[in-house]
Amino acid sequence: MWLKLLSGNRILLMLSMKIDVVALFPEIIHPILQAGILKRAQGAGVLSVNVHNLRDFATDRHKSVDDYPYGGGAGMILKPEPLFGAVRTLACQSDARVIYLTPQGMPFNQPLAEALSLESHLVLICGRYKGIDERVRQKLVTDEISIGDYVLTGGEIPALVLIDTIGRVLPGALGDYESAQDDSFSQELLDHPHYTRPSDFEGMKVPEVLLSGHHEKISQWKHEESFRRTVRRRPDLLEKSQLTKEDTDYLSSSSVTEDN
Ligand code: 4HQ
Repeated sequence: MWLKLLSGNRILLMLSMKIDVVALFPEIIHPILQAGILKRAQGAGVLSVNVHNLRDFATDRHKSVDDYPYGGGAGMILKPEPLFGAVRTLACQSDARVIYLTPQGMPFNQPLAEALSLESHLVLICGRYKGIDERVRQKLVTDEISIGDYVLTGGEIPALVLIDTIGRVLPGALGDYESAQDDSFSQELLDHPHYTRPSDFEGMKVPEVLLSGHHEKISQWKHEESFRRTVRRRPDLLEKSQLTKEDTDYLSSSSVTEDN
C-alpha cells in the first residue's frame, strides 16, 4: 500500500507492507518483532505485523484445531475449519499472497525476499504437527515456501525468517539495506572480510589496501576476496552468475586457491 507522508514541506510516497501471521504459538513470534530493524520499520509505518492465534478461529466448543489423519499414521493434522475461517477473515477483499511454510515449498532465497517485499499484503500460515489439511493448500494457499531442507517443530520460525528478511529490504526501511547493496558485486557472491579499529590487534594487521584511501583498489580487493571465498566455500553460487574477464583471469592466477 502507498503511504503519503508529510516531511517538512514535502510529500513522501512510501510503500508499506501488511503481514498477518496465523500460528498456534504467537508467543514465539512477538518478541522478535519488538527489536532492531523490524521494530523501527513498524514504528515508521513501513511495516505492520499482526499475529493471530489459530485457536481463536476454532469452530467447536472444545476449540480444537487438529485431528487424526485419514488413512492412519503418526501425528496430527491441522483441521480445515479454523484455517479457512482465519484466512477468509484476514485475506477478504485484498489480493494477499497466502503463504504456507513447508519443507515441500519453493526454496526461500534473497531474490524471493526482494520480490515479496514489493507486495502489499502477506498472510503467513504456520503449521504444526504433521501439517495442514490438503484442502487448505488447494483453496487458500497461493505460495508454498521452504526455508531449508530440515524439519522444524512448526512454521513460526520459518515465518519469522520471511518477516526478518523482507523487513530489512522494504523500500524506505531505514539504513542498512543501502549499505548491504552498495557493494555492486555483493549480489550473487559471498561477503568479503570486514575489519574495524584497531588497525593492529595483537599483531594481526588490517590489510594495507583498506587503510590506503584508494577507493578503486579497495573495491577491487573486496570483490577479489568475495570471489575467492565463493570459489572455495560455495562454488554452486558461481554456476548461476556470469563471470567477468577479471574473474576468469583471477581464477587462473592461483591467488584464489592460496591459503586463508
Ligand atoms: N516445518 N521450511 C513442519 C518446516 C519448514 C521448513 C513447517 C515443520 C511446517 C508442519 N517450514 N510444519 N523447513 O520444517 O518451512
